[in-house]
Amino acid sequence: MAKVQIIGAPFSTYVRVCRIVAEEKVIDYDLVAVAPHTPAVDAVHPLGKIPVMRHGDLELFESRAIVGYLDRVFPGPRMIPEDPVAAAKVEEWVSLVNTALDDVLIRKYAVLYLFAKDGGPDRARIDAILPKVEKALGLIAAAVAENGYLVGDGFTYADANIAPILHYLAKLPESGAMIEASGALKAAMAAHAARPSVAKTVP
Ligand SMILES: N[C@@H](CCC(=O)N[C@@H](CS)C(=O)NCC(=O)O)C(=O)O
Repeated sequence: MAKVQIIGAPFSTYVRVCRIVAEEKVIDYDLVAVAPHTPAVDAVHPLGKIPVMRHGDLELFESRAIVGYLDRVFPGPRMIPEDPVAAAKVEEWVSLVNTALDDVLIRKYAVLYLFAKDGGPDRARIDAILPKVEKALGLIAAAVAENGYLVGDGFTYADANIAPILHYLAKLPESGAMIEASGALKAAMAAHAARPSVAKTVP
């Protein structure tokens, strides 16, 4: 069988999601570490975004499609459960994160620190987004409060999809303090960070 290529920079949260899933399923894959809008990416993703994937003749773009393919085609633990209700609950969280929480936590908050200009992070924009950051982290903390997982009683795509985002947030002052103050979220993050799939893919 051809070897899977996951194509995209290791710092990308969505690239890391695909790698965590591949590691959980013990898939022998190559990481092709390239930035968005570079030829290897543009050849597959219509908007030049990462990750993209190659497997033999198959080309895929969008992390959701890549994860779904890897999960179905390869053996190993199901990251999207077979049970329809559990699968729908995983999809709920993936969709919520990909359409709303990622936008607040990474694109509108974390980037203010990660891509700050010479004058330092934009304080006014940080302060403006903080209530939404607090709400988003509160939702996640409430969901993991029972047993440390977003869905059911094990590590699924829902957890893999959010771990790379939380990794960055733990390092930033305001979100880091919120995580520190939230016993449940902090404990869940520590447990997930100790998984070989998560530890091996730290950017
Ligand atoms: N919906 C896409 C989002 C991918 C995405 O936004 N990737 C970022 C890096 S984390 C990117 O390529 N950004 C460059 C751009 O948006 O032009 C997926 O799930 O794969």
